[in-house]
Amino acid sequence: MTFTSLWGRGTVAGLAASITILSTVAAEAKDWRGWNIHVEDYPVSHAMEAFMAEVTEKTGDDLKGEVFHAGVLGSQPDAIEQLRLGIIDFGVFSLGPMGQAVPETNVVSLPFIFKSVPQMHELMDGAGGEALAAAFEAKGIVPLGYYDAGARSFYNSIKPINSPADVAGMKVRVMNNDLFVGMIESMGGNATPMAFAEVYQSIKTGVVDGAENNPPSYESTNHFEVAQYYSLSQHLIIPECLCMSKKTFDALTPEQQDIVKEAGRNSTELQRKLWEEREIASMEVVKNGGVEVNEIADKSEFQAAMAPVYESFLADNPDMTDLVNLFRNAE
Ligand code: BDP
Repeated sequence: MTFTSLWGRGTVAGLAASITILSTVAAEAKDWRGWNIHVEDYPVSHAMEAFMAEVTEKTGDDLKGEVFHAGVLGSQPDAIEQLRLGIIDFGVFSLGPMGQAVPETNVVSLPFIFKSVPQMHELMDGAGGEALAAAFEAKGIVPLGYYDAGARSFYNSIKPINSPADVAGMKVRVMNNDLFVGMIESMGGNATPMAFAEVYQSIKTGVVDGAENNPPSYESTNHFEVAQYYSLSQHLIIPECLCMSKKTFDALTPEQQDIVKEAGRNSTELQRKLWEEREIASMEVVKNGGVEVNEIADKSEFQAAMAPVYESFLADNPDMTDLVNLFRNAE
C-alpha cells in the first residue's frame, strides 16, 4: 500500500519508521544554548565552557550544549528576554542591564553601593544573593553563581578625569539602564545608552567621547585603542550572574539540578580566579598600548556627585528601601 505524506509518496512501513525516528528525536533533551557577550578568550567565556563541560560529563552526556560567544545570539537586553522564555538556556549577564527585567537587581547598579570587590562577593554569596533570589525566580531566571566583573572606571578620548567636573559636557556611553543615565547626568555629562558591540565605532567616530568599564572589557574590546585616558574612578562594582532559564531548570530531574548547581559553583570559583589574573594582564596590555592611567585616590567627590542617583531611586522605589539598606549598610 502506498500513500502520500508531507514528505512525498511512501509505504506504511516507511511511515512507521519515520514516526519512530521523530519520536526518538523528540524524547531526547534539546541541546542547550549558552549566551555570552564576550570574546572566546575571556574569564567569563572559559568559566562558561567549564560549566557546560562539567554538566555534560556528570550527566553522562544526557545534557549537552554550546556556548555562543561574542554576542552572536543577540544583545544583552534581548538575550535576557530569551532566557526568560527558554529560547536561551543559560548565560552570564551583568546585573546592570538585568535591572530592566528584574528591578530588584538595580540595587547593585547604584554607584559605590559595594565598598570593595571582596565585599561584593561576600554579599552576593550570602545575604544579598538570597535577598534577590525570589525576584529572579519570579521572572523565570535561576541564578547559579555570581561572577566577578571588577570595578568599572571611566575612559575617554579627550582628557584624564580627576573629578566629577571633568565629566561635565562629555558624551559617555552607558549600559541600557536609566540608572546609568542618571549617574552621568548627575555629573553634568551626556549619557548615551548603547549596545556593547557598538561602543568601539562610536568612540572612534566621535559619536561618544568615552565609556566606562572594567580593565578586561576595556582591553578585550580594544576600546583602549580609541580612548586612551583611563581614570580609575571605580564607581560601579556590578556582579554578573551565571543564570539559567527557569524553564530549562524546572524540566531537569532533581539529580540533574544538583549537578547543575554544583557545576555553577565550580565555574564561579574558576571565573573569579581567572578574573584576578586577567585584570592584571589587561592593565599591562593597555599601558603598553599607550593608555594614560590615572588613579583617583579620594573618591568622595564622585560619591557626593552621584548621591542624587540614590535619592531618585528611593523616591521611585520606596518598597526597595530595605533592600538598598541591606547592601549599603553592610560592613
Ligand atoms: C562588561 C560586562 C558585559 C556588559 C559590558 C557593557 O561583562 O556584560 O555588556 O560590560 O558595558 O563588563 O555593555
